[in-house]
Amino acid sequence: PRTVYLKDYRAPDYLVDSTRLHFELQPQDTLVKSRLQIRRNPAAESAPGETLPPLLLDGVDLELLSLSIDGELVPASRYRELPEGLSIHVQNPEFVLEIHNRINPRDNTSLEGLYLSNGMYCTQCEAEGFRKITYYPDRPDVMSRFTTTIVAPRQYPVLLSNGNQIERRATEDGRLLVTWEDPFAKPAYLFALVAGELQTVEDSFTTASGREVKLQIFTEAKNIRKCDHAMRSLKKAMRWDEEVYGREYDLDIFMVVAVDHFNMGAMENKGLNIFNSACVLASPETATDATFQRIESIVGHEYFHNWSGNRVTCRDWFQLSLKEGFTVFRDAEFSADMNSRAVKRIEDVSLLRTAQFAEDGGPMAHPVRPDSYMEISNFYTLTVYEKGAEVVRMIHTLLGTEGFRKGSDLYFQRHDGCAVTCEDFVAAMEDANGVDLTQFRRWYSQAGTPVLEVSDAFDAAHGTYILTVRQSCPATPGQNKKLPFHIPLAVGLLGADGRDLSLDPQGTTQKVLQVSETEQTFNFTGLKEKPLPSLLRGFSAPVKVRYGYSTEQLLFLMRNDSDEFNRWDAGQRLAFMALEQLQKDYREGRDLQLQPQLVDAYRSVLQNPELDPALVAEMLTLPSAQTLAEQCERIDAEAIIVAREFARGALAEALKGELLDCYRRLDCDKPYRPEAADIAERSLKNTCLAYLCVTEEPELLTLAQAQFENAANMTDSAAALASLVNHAADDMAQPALESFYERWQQDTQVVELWFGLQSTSARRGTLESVRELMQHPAFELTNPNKVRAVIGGFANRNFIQFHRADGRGFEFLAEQVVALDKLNPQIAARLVTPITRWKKYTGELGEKMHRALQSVMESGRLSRDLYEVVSKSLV
Ligand code: BAL
Ligand code: ZN
Repeated sequence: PRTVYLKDYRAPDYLVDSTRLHFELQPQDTLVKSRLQIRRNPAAESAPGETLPPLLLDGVDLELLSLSIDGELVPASRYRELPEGLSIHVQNPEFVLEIHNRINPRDNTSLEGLYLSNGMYCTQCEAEGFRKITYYPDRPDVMSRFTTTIVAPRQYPVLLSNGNQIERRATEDGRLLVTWEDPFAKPAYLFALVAGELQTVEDSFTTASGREVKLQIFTEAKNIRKCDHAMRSLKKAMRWDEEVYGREYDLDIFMVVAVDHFNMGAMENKGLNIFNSACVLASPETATDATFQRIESIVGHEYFHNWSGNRVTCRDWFQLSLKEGFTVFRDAEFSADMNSRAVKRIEDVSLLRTAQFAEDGGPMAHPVRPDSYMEISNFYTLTVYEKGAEVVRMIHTLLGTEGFRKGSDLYFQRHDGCAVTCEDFVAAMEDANGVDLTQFRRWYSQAGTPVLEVSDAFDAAHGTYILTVRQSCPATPGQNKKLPFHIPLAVGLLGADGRDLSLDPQGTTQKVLQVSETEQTFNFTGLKEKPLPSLLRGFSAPVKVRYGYSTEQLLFLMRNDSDEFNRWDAGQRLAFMALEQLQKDYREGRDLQLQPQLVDAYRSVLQNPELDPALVAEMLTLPSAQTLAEQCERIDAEAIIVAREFARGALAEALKGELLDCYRRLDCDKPYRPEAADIAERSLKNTCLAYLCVTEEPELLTLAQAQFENAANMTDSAAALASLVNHAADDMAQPALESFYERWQQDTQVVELWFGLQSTSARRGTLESVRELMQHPAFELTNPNKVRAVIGGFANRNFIQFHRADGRGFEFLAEQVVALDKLNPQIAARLVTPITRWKKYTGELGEKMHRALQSVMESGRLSRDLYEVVSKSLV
């Protein structure tokens, strides 16, 4: 496959002023007519006087029926069919192009373009799905005003597209015809169409300037009671964007549709967001707290895209982080404002450290703004999204809240209605604040996770504390040498009493150090004693910090740091040190023993009434096996598993009494509310339950059984069932699993959860159960949520069983990836990730992983998506 390079970007030769689409829906035979008003782009880069270049249109899996220009059929001699499009000879700088083509939504299992999901038509066009609907210049810098007519049989009473509905009537042959007009010019990737027999929940929102906006959530009738939380979240998000960014909604109607078959979480199509059902539908009985919070954040995310993505969009797909990094930052701040800020930060940083750092250190490492790709779908990554959000957060940290707002105001004002670049975003931030972010831009162009080596000294004679910071960044594919980054390093200094020391006469207790050189020193004066540094507070930059903290110092930070994130982080560092020692002892054949200080530290956390219970739950959770693996130079999966299981068991045993007290204290019958304070209590209660069940003591397992039987909400029910599945004998776990399925078999989202509980079970035999689950009547290889629950759960969230020593876990994954690639290349390419990291594994396991990956390559013709990931990972 061809590689596309950022350096080759050229402005489009032609623009499309208006796009009229006409759909006649049929499952295997949908007729698409498009009428495009086209003109030569005055900004196109061609020599003056040059004859008009051909018009290049993208098109994939289309049957061309006819092509006409200004009402005249175009003869075959004037156009050429390309492997993925058309090249049309052009005679005038302005013309009307009409295309008729046919598509087959029923057989479209790629879930890009127009497809059928449980009898409902829907679309997914980002990034390059519109070309599977009709021939079009399918690139984000071609923005057009769309008018869409949908004609469908009567069994599809709901016919939706972007903008405002301007016509609805019966056709002469008794079908239904609806026309939508979107007044905002947009790229084709934001086009959407939905047709189905759907019900709706309605509400309204009055914008800051007093305009009334109709809000609608569409779903199948059986899910209609699962829309309230999404609607509440939407209204909160609309208000928040007005208050924090000054952004109002711009159309009179905002629609959300839930779809069962969906590759992503959701999609921000203008005025018509389409959501994966799993990311929008929830009720207390069927959804966990985590799902409630995920819905709030994704509803916010898609809504925020209306400005950061739709009103101001990307010039080309290399700029994806322009809208995604910024919008993830926006949704993270929204969630932090709605819930516990520290816990939200901990969750986000845990994901970044585990999965994004692994990506940045793996074969697919790329900068936040990649400079080449074979298949853009492969670049909807944690780097573009999550690290991109960290880059925006660093700008926020450097400029402060007011400065950042001035920058975002200028950005939206300057570029409204335009397709722009990451450079334009940074320039707006600079211009609004009179600062120079030249060096900071390297965050967009250099891949890899920077490492900060920090050391310190105290000059007692002068009362000066000196911090020395050295930065480096490992080589990544195509980038051997890195230039120093501009890193905001937030620090505080703790005195012997555990309080923050003043860092200047104004009494400032935290400073953001501007690290910009390979090696740099920072002096703090007027100190009486050597302080203890609290480094990278709030995780002020996506870097790894190395500082030689002793166990005592980490315990001190855990107890005293005024930065809650760093309190948690100190605990993580302490646990990491203890787990590293256990791994070493295991490898060297010594008896395992858990550091008593770690046990004491966890006990104090558990018994500290001043801490937010959600934070306590996070602080009691050991770093995941995946996080431990990411931090190793070479991964010894067996040692990691043994060490972590041992530590969990030892903690459970040592803290049994305290865990039980805490569990009993929190185990009360409160009506369910998805509010931060209640979520926090459930989180801590279920963390305690999970530890108690690790002991596998019958009385403690009975607690889980009782909670499972009596739970009035899914959070408690699923947590109890997870503990039973992981720790109880079959005669206790199996009946629970069966009764759960019996009760919830009609509920797609709960069945997905049920699949996930089994595929992530740490018990021996899970691989065999996973194979059986794939034969279950509720499993479909064509449904990404089911694939993610069963195959993804096993490969990504079951470190123990996936890494079984015989390598069967890897073989299984390779087999499924090959099968999936024929149906849905995007999902196949994403699912293969765990075995692309083979180089980091030691011994035979690494070899087995490599062989599994090789077998994918040798299985036959791969999609462009899968080929890119596999070929780059085999190098
Ligand atoms: N734009 C793709 C889905 C999302 O990030 O919102
Ligand atoms: Zn997004």
